[in-house]
Amino acid sequence: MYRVIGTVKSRAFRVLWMLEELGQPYELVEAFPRSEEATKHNPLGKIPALVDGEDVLTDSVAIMTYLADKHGTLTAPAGTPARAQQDAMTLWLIDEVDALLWTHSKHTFVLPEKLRQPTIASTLHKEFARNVDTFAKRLEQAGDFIMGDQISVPDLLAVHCFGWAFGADFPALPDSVKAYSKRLRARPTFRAAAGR
Ligand SMILES: N[C@@H](CCC(=O)N[C@@H](CS)C(=O)NCC(=O)O)C(=O)O
Repeated sequence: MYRVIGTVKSRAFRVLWMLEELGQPYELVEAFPRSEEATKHNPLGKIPALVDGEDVLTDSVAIMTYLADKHGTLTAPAGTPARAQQDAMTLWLIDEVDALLWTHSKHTFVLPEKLRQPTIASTLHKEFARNVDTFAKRLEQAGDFIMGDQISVPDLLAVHCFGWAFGADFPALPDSVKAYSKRLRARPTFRAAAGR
């Protein structure tokens, strides 16, 4: 059985949601960032990690992609143009949405106080609003999900980031993105992961 190292209220949620989508059994080993348990699985002390038999995998997006490939769902097949387009969307979300949220977290509670620049928040909020508008335009062309009519890795990443943004008081999402997010969060798989 898979073992997920992390907490529900962290990027580990992405992995829990993916495993629920795949219908795979798993155990959640609660570990906070930089804890002894986290460091046992990743010398950087970061969460999440996934234990799959003898292998320990790190990074939420690497893990989601691994699971999607391994179980042959929630992804376009590797080595196809559709997959390159999907990966481009995943990496865009990392560059333009996750990175803003992570920078905000760093300057709010992660970095030692003397290194924090609280005034950075207003710039991050403006960037977020601009990037979410770009996402809304993509979604308008794509359909029900960001890559078309099938749910895939970047949908899980986007919806997790939007929930994170809400919790961190980032600007409200445009209505179409709010509705998309709400629809995905209503999936029984999302609720099951959140209830862990
Ligand atoms: N890109 C990595 C980032 C992992 C990460 O930074 N996780 C946070 C918790 S959500 C953490 O463990 N932070 C502790 C640290 O950076 O020292 C991923 O997506 O898994």
